[in-house]
Amino acid sequence: MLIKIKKGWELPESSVTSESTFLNRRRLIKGLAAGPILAATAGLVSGCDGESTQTAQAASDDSVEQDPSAKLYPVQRNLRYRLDRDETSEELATTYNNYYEFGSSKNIWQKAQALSIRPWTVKIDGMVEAPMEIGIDDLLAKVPLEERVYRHRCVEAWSMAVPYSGFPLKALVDLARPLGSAKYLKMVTFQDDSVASGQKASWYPWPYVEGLTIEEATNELAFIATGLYGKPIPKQNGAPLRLAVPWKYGFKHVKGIVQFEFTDKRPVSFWEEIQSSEYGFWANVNPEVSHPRWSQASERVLGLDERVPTLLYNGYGEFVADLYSGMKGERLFI
Ligand SMILES: Nc1nc2c(c(=O)[nH]1)N[C@H]1C(S)=C(S)[C@@H](COP(=O)(O)O)O[C@H]1N2
Ligand SMILES: [Mo]
Repeated sequence: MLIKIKKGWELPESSVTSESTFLNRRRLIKGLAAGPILAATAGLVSGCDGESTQTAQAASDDSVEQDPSAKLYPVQRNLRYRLDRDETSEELATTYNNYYEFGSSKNIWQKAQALSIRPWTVKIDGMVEAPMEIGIDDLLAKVPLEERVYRHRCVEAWSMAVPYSGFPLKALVDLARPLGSAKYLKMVTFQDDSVASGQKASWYPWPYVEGLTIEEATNELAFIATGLYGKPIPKQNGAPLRLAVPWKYGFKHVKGIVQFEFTDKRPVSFWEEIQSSEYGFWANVNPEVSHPRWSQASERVLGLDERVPTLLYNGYGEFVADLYSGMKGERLFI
């Protein structure tokens, strides 16, 4: 039975500007012609496609049928991580997404279905004892799966709260056995512009890359999400595996990961490469440090009309504040 619920793209957008507003400026810098500009904004226009008949739920049910990991879920919830608010509805969390590989609007969930997630090989390499390539289902068999409800805070000042299933990133670090000289973990998204048309936009530095320090990657909160709402994670949310580091802004939560590389050089992430004055490496949530274009003091909770105050480290200070206590001269927030 289908229940009519407001689609993500029907939400009021007045308080939200896209992460990509910088593009007007960047296009000018790169001197690009109008053609690609129209292509990039076309997604926004077609985003008002209220006529679509299939729901995100139905699409995810389809992919569950073909997904060999479907039998692994649901998994036991870890009650150590608790919410101060209601869970966001599945309908909203799976239809209001940021995934620039599939376009710059929030309504990319249908386009993302084009991504094939089997076979899916993950490379674990760089400064490790034994580099490896491992299929996603073999990886899932080697790690402890659990469910965690996490808040998620986008730098565009909207937020949600969702039940991710997956495993602590530390389990993958332990599997990789990094050398003592490794200081950072770099994570890289797939690249295939035949399914992800956003990757045809040459002004972006594809593939999407993100990074953490090893200390952050082994913090108990750092999580690799492979499921959502007790099922395999939908493609639009980053299937078959994406990062969840809930004390950091959403752009750190890299989706569709194909490589984990251990390195002694601080990775330059996708958004940092585009505009380092606006997006830094640390990107910890802090209501007192504004992004140049958005105050971070409060957030619009998806599904609620009200704004709520934003919390330091997105409310996860008890787990992560110590990571940063000794650091001087670092731009820790955005
Ligand atoms: N590869 C990739 N990962 C990505 C993004 C992206 O565009 N590409 N967007 C990020 C941003 S800005 C946010 S807010 C979250 C959104 O995750 P969600 O769609 O599951 O809510 O994904 C992050 N991960
Ligand atoms: Mo975001």
